[in-house]
Formats: sequence, C-alpha cells, structure tokens
Amino acid sequence: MTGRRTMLLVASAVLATGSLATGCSSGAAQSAPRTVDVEVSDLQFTPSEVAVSVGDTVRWTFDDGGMFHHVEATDHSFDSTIVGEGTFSVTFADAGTHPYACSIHPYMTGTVTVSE
Ligand SMILES: [Cu+2]
Repeated sequence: MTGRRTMLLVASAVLATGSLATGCSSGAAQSAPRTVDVEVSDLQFTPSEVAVSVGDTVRWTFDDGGMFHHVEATDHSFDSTIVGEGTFSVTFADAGTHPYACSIHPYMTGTVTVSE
C-alpha cells in the first residue's frame, strides 16, 4: 500500500462526459477518462461496487431526501465529509481497491476498484 495517493477532489463535478466507453478494457490504449455515478439514496450506495480505470472519476450524488450521509474510505484516501445533498467526486490516479462506508450508517458500504 502506498501511503500517499494523488487525487483530485472535485467539489462540484462539471465534467462533460460526452462519450460512454463500452466494453473496451484492453488496457493498451487508455480511453478517455470516464465518470461513473453512484447514487446515495434509500440508505444505500447504488451500485455499491464500481470498477474503474486509473484516471476515471467516481461521482457520488447525495439524493436521500436531505438525509445526511458520508462517503468515507476505509483507508482514508477520500472523504466526502457528512453532507445531505450535492455531489462528491474523486478522480483515481492509482490502481487499488478502496472499500468505503457511511460513518452514520455503517451498514452502508461500497467498494471502488481501480485498475491500470
Ligand atoms: Cu448514511
């Protein structure tokens, strides 16, 4: 495990993702970075497990009627702080697996897997 990871925290995602890459994971030529959405609603993360490539962004959207939630990586590599609305985005610069949970509702869990 590398202690320090380089990440871009985008408070308010305004990334224009014009293209959806489908089914290309050859790894040789890196396709355009993607943004993968995770919905935070009904006391769960949907989808709870996402797989992305280095350079991709995961964007959580808090939409649970104002209920406060928290996206907190178990390895502390990212932390949304406790919020009730809006979005939280993380761009992953390194490969790795990041389990995360909501500190308020510990049964709310998810995993981001980042591959080269
Ligand atoms: Cu929660």
